[in-house]
Formats: sequence, structure tokens, C-alpha cells
Amino acid sequence: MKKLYIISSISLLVAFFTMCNKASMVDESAYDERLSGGSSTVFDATSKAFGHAFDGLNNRDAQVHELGDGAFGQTFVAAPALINSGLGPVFNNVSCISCHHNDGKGTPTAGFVNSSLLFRLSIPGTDVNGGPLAIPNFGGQLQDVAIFGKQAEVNMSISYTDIPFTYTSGETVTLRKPTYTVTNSYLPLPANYLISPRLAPPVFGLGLLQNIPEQTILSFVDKNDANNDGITGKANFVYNAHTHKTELGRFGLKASAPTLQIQVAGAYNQDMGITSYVFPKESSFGQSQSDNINDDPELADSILDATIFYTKTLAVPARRNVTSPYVIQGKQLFMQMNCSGCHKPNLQTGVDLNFAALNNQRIQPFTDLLLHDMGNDLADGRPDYLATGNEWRTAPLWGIGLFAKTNGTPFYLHDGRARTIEEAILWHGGEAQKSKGKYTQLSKADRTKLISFLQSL
Ligand code: HEC
Ligand code: HEC
Ligand SMILES: [Ca+2]
Ligand SMILES: [Ca+2]
Ligand SMILES: [Ca+2]
Repeated sequence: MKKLYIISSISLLVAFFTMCNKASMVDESAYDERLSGGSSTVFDATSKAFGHAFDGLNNRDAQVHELGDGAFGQTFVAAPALINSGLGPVFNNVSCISCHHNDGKGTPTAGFVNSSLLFRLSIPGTDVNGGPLAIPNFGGQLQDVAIFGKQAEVNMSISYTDIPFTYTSGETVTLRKPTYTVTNSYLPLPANYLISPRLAPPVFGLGLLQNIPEQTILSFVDKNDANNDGITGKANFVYNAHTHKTELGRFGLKASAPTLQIQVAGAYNQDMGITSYVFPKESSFGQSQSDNINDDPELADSILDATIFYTKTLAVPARRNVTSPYVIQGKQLFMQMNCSGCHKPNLQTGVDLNFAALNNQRIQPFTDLLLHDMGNDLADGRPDYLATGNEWRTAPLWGIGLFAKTNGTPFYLHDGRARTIEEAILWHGGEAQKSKGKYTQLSKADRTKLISFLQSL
């Protein structure tokens, strides 16, 4: 019954959109705040909340999604093998799911089976396409695991330094700052190498983010800070190795992947050592340990396409407790402190006549998909196309209240240094300094309301 009611109010909304086609003209009273992912939002708040396909996929699409779901969970092994062959020779992990736990965020360990933290690598300068400059014999990513008989490029270890923080109201929090140590490098690394730690983010809702019109994202850029709120924002423009064009970057923690196709094929290639029609060369091609033979792609085209389709068609979980007074007041604080200057609550997707679930949807991703300078404390010091060493893509906040469910122990920020949402906010700086400053001056009661709101996402 509940579902029927939601569906009928959605069709009303859809009719409304088609009439006026402007998000700003939506009748707020007809809008259900729980529907973070539009009409295909799923009502599941368990550990499986991020793993559902859109409602109403036709039979064929539902089958392709299933196939992609299977592929996402497959463990690859070294060649020769009958199935899932071709792992490595060097890699970071053996399957998509072993980094994206329950289709959610990863765990920041280095060198262990469940490690979801990887390190991008380069030296200062740019390549012919404006991207990071790869290092001979290492490429653009450090693979810290190898198949039998080969050497991992390096071993990584992490240590944390505690940093105490005290609120205006007196309470204290302990933050932890990571330091990374590279050991057992299989060949010497150049002295000026740069690394960027990246923890696996969730993979749901990405078809919706891919369908946000480019003009919408670009309209958020405020290069000279005309409205004087301290926030500028920058779009990343990156090379698409498949179309051979420069395109708007949307995916990855520095928005350096233009499409899900590039992101997913890149993950197979770099994270697992699996070649495909998009990236037919091994990530280690040209390196001293590689056989440097360009074999046929290790992954069938249909499996790559199904995995891409899977990440495009994972639905977004609904918000919870939206009518709680605490949550409502927390949302007001979020808006008042201008967290929403970057974490945009409402966006409208473009036209996609093939997928009703993606077509003209009002969604609440809480991101602008732009890069922002987040200050020196969060900086990795490594540029990535137009992203500087201080810049990160605004993390979408939808689903953030479910990380503890999907991951057991939740971790936040690009490297998982934050163990709580509170710690994540306290690391904000740079363009977010004004918002962070306001947050630190809140009373304890107001901070609790803000966190209740974030936990409802
Ligand atoms: C070693 C861990 C690891 C493995 C294995 C891995 N990923 Fe990822 N994934 C990441 C990290 C880290 C990022 C962020 C990358 C960046 O910032 O460039 C990411 C990003 C993504 C994104 C973009 C999400 C966003 O919000 O922009 C998608 C989609 C994705 N991965 C899909 C996959 C698929 C499909 C596979 C299997 C073929 C896979 N990943 C395997 C760690 C991993
Ligand atoms: C200037 C833009 C900006 C503003 C303003 C901003 N944020 Fe963020 N936020 C980001 C970026 C960028 C990240 C990702 C940073 C990283 O991973 O290192 C982020 C990450 C987060 C995360 C962690 C998400 C995750 O999945 O790990 C939370 C929680 C968060 N912000 C909440 C807030 C709150 C609450 C406020 C207001 C007090 C706020 N942010 C203001 C840009 C902003
Ligand atoms: Ca391989
Ligand atoms: Ca490498
Ligand atoms: Ca501004």
C-alpha cells in the first residue's frame, strides 16, 4: 500500500516536471524527502542497502544487471585458468567487492586481503593528455600485491598520529592523521615521486550522477567567488581514453574519470590487472617484470559492459527519520552553515528515454561534483588533470548514515582517516573553512542535531 502511494505521488511529480521542467518550481509539499534517488529509491536500511537494482528494469536489463552483479563479486586468479583468468601480474585486490564492501565504502588497510586503499602515483608534470605523469617501471598506480613468481611494486604501511581537537564549548575529540611508508620497492623510485591515497567509495546511484547535465555542474562554479562565501569550485576536464576526447570528469575522488565505462575498465586494468577492449594493455606493460606481449583482452566485452551497467543501475537507499524534529533542525543547521554550498541537496537529472529511473529525476546526492580546495591538512600534494594537490571532489553524502551497516566499522574521507562523521567534518578546511568554523562554534545539542540529520541520509 505504502509503495503504491509513493508510486502514484511520483507519477504526479513526473507529470509536474514535464509541465514546467524546472526544479525550482517544484511544489515542495508534493515532494517526498525520503526519495534520495528519485522514483527508484529503495527502502532498505540493512547491510544490503546499496546493492539493489532500479525498480522496473525490463527483463533483458534485469539480466544484464544480474550478470554485472555476479562479475562484481568474482575473484580473479592468475592465468592460465578456465574462468576469471588473468589476474595481475601486479594488482591491488582480486575482485571489485573486496574493495567496495557491500557496494559501499572500503576499509583503509594496506597490503591485506581486504585492503581497499590504493595509491595513485606520479612525478610532477603532465603527460601529453594533461594527466599525471607516470613513472617508468611503476606507471600511475602502485600495485602492492603480485601473482606467484612476480614481485609487488612496493609494500605500503600506514601509521596514525593522534591530533587532539577542542570545541568552543569545551568538549574534545581525537583526530588521526595518516602517514604512509613505502618499503621493498622492486626498483628504486625517483626521489620526487608523489602518491595519492584513495579509499574505495560506494558505487550506488552513479547512473544518476552520470545523467546530471554538464551545464548544471558547470553552473555551480564560482571562479571569482562572486557571492563571497569562500567557495569557488572547479570542474575537472580529463582525457577519455575511449573517445580520445577531453571531457568533464565526474567519477573518482578527484573527478578524474569522465564516465562509468572508463572508471570500471580502469579498475579492472589498474586495480586487478585485467585487460579489456577499453584498456587492452596490462597496467604493467613496458615494465621490467612484464612479458610485454599484448595478448587478447582478458575480459570478455560482454562482462565489462555488464559490470558498467551494474554500476549504472544500482539504486539509492531512502532517507530515514525525515520527520524527526531533531533531523529537521539538523538540516536547517546544515543549510545555515552553508555545507550545502558544496554538498548540493537537490539536483535534477537530464533526459534518458531508455531508463525511466534515470530520466528527469529529482535526486538528493549532496554533491556538486566539483573540486574544492579542502586545505593543507587533507591535501595529497598530487595533481590529477586540473585538480591540484589540495582539491577533492565533494563527496556525495547520500547513504552516509548507512556506512556502519554496510561496512561494519565505517570510515570517512578520501583515505578513511575519519572514524566518525564528526571527525570528517573537523578535517574540513580551505574553501570549507567558513562552514567548519561555524560548526565548531555550535552547542553540543546543535552538533547532535546536525549529526542526526547526516545519519538520516
Ligand atoms: C583495490 C581496491 C579497488 C578495487 C579492486 C576496485 N575498486 Fe573501484 N574504486 C576504488 C577506489 C580507491 C576508487 C576511487 C578512485 C579514484 O579516486 O580515482 C574507486 C572508484 C570506483 C568507482 C567510482 C565511484 C565514484 O563515486 O566516483 C566505480 C564505479 C568503481 N570504483 C567500480 C569498480 C569496479 C566495477 C571494480 C571491479 C572491476 C572496482 N571498482 C574495483 C577501489 C577499488
Ligand atoms: C568547500 C566545499 C565543502 C563544504 C562547504 C563542506 N564540505 Fe563536506 N566535503 C567536501 C569534500 C571535497 C569532501 C571530501 C574530502 C575528502 O575526502 O578528503 C567532503 C566530505 C564530507 C564528509 C565525508 C563524506 C564521506 O563519505 O567520507 C562529510 C560527512 C561532510 N563532508 C560533511 C560536511 C558538513 C556537515 C559540512 C558543513 C559543516 C560540509 N561538509 C561542508 C566539501 C565540502
Ligand atoms: Ca592480466
Ligand atoms: Ca604500477
Ligand atoms: Ca562562492
